[in-house]
Amino acid sequence: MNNYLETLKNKLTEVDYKKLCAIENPKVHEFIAKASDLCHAEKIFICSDDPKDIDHIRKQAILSGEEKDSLKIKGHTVHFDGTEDQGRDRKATKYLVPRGTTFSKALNQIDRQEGLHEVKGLLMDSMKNRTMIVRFISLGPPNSVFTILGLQCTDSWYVAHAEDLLYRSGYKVFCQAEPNREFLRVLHSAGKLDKNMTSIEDDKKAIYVDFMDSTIYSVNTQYAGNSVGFKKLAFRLAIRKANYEGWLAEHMMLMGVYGPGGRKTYFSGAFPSACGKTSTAMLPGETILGDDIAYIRDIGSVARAVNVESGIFGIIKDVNPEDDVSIHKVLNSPGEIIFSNILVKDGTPYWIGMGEETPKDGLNFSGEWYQGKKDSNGKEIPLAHKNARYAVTLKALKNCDPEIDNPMGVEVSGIMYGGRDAKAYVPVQQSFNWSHGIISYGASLETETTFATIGKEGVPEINIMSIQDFISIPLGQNVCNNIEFGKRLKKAPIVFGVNYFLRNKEGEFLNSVQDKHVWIKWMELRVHGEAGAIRAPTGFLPKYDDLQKLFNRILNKEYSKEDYIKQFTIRVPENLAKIERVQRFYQENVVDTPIELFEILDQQRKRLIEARDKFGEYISPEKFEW
Ligand code: SPV
Ligand code: MN
Repeated sequence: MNNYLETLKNKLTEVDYKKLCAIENPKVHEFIAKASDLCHAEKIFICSDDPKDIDHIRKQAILSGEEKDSLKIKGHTVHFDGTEDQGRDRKATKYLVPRGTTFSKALNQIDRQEGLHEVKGLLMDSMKNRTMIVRFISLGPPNSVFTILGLQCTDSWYVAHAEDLLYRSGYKVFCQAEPNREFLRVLHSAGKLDKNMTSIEDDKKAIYVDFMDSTIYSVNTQYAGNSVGFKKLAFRLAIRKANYEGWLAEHMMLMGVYGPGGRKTYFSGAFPSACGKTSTAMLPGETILGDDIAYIRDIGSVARAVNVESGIFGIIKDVNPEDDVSIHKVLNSPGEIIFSNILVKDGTPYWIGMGEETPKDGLNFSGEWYQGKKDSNGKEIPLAHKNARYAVTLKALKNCDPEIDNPMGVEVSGIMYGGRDAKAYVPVQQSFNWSHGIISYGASLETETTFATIGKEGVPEINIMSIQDFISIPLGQNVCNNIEFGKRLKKAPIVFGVNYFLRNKEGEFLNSVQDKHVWIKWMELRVHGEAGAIRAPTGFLPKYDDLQKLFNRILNKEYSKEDYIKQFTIRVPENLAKIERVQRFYQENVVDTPIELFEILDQQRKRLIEARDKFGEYISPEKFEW
């Protein structure tokens, strides 16, 4: 028995002490002992993933008041986050950077010693009179080449419960692992709480990522994106590990798409938060493996991917019975679901855009809510937060793919990148080759900020591969890693660019929410060489006839030539302006941009200018057809 175990003994029950002894890794004991010492936890609960332990967590989440079981449907609970903790907090999230290390300017950072001092000061005594819950998690299927182990200490029963719905259990894996097995560590405290059990010290939020020690500290936070360490926080560490080991950790959904004859082709897709990633992964009639984070490895010279998670922390806004058939059904059926930041009235949850009449009062993240209620700045509080969410296990969905736990992952044949781009990119296009796709669609991904992060909405920004917030290595290195990864493969996935948010001059969207299903089916055909394409300056465009057939078959809709031309017109000035912005971003922020990025952007610029000289500024796709 080591000293750390000894010091932990008086805070553990006999049973829990035994659970901890079954793990041989002394680093596990050390982390828990140091965390408990710093935070002064009164007791420690070790979750062995046994159904009894899970049930205890669920009950405590309700008993403590962090979740309310006032919803009518069995298994449904609701949790509220503080008014200032309703999305990922970019400002409060910082990398701890040791002296002498330079990071890209675009990354939020703080000197490591200074940051550790600050965050440990904030965590000190935070768990007095509280229980510290210890959870063990397997990121990716256990016992596979993809597996990364994680350990979280938290004083939030809600966080511990959410982790149960969102991640694969890892206690057994820790027990069986070698004593020197690496693992990621997370220490979280919700900090001071009000009577509604929401964190109140918003001005003292700190979410610090210490890659030197594979540790994440989060304090005075509850919103899952800030507190559930295995979501975007561990992801930052995984990107680093992937960088050293030669694989990719991506902000990507993973789905199976059916093609002719019932064949299934797997796609992954990167979209910034609230840009259609989850709804794409959940398209009716196709299969879902994951909606947020994927690890991708070169196995046998093809790209194979797993979902890092096993559940969905999805945006509930606009989920309605027409557009989101499968998840709508789940949200209205018995089974375990944690709703967050919705409105509750008479045991029923309500949210924005649900396609039903909503009540004029109820309970929401602001407390007792009534229509017209204002916040301290005089702004009207909506019935539910735009970033209200649900947490549910993927297996609750009927179309969850049977390969979800395959330790070898699934072969990815196509990758798509999509942002919120009102002006430039067409709804779907295929890159000329791997590097062109990675640079023109991935590394050039531009989007508008959304409600999923705290701060102003609608601000245009570059969001490299939709992981800019999470890249914990020099940004240029990340672009380089992507290029190199595909070049090494015998059969690299085909790269597509999508844009669900293209608008006309009047500001109206040119596509409906369902149209993405047609784009996905077109990509599936392209992967198998079964649809034609038009070579435009920015990539291969779909042909009208193919889309017309697909619109008819998939959506039972007439698709007019006029709509096609509006959507697939190459807008030269907007595309050139985009290239300028992307180029400037890299020149100003990224010291290690690979030269290939500038070359590929230059070539694209040249193609656009040549086309403009020949056909004008706005070019119908038909002009490129011959
Ligand atoms: C996102 O914002 O990209 C999410 C939700 O997937 S979270 O990262 O948990 O905030
Ligand atoms: Mn996400």
